[in-house]
Amino acid sequence: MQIVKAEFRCSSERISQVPSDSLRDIAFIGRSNVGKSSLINMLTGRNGLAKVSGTPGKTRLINHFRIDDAWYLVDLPGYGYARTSKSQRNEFSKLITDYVLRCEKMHYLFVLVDARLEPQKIDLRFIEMLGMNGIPFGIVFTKADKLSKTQLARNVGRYREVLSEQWEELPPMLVTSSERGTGRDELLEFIGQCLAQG
Ligand SMILES: Nc1nc2c(ncn2[C@@H]2O[C@H](COP(=O)(O)OP(=O)(O)O)[C@@H](O)[C@H]2O)c(=O)[nH]1
Ligand SMILES: [Mg+2]
Repeated sequence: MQIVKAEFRCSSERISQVPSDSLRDIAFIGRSNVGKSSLINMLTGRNGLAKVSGTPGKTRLINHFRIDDAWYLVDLPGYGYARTSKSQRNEFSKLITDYVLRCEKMHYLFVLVDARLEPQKIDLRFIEMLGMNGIPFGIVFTKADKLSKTQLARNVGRYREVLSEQWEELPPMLVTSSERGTGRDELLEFIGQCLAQG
């Protein structure tokens, strides 16, 4: 699949504000600073489309980008910066859980994880929540340019290990670098397949 046209559509602070048309969403989520916005720019080939920031925790809105007048790429707020909150229940904001669990537009979700890190508790808990709720998702490793092939294979392997302790079937996993364009074709192909399946 190729992306020809990409345009910012809207920012929503509640799910009642997301576009009301019938186009489906392919959404990106992950910890703040993991590279969600960079990945959206890389996929669309439009560098300034989604705001890339050096400061974590900036996006607290759901951003919809309309792709080829056929579907939306969605940049979700980062999770895991609410470290001050002691309540587990507030770990993922209401906006995130409302969108992921209740928004009918949400067709497929990619959980982004930093390829450099060991599996992180917050990501594992989010993935567990998705699994328990039957939400279709895949894992995208980001910033692959920052490590060697060996380190990359080891970290991806660690993730498989940890997830297979809990799940019989592993989610699809893709490796990317927005810096180098690594994984772009594979991810677009995968999204194309997701959208082709009703
Ligand atoms: N080296 C490298 N840096 C990246 C990559 N993707 C994102 N970054 C950097 O990571 C920081 C956070 O990126 P951003 O896309 O704003 O993350 P977001 O908070 O998840 O949207 C920025 O400084 C980006 O330049 C990547 O693939 N490789
Ligand atoms: Mg962002």
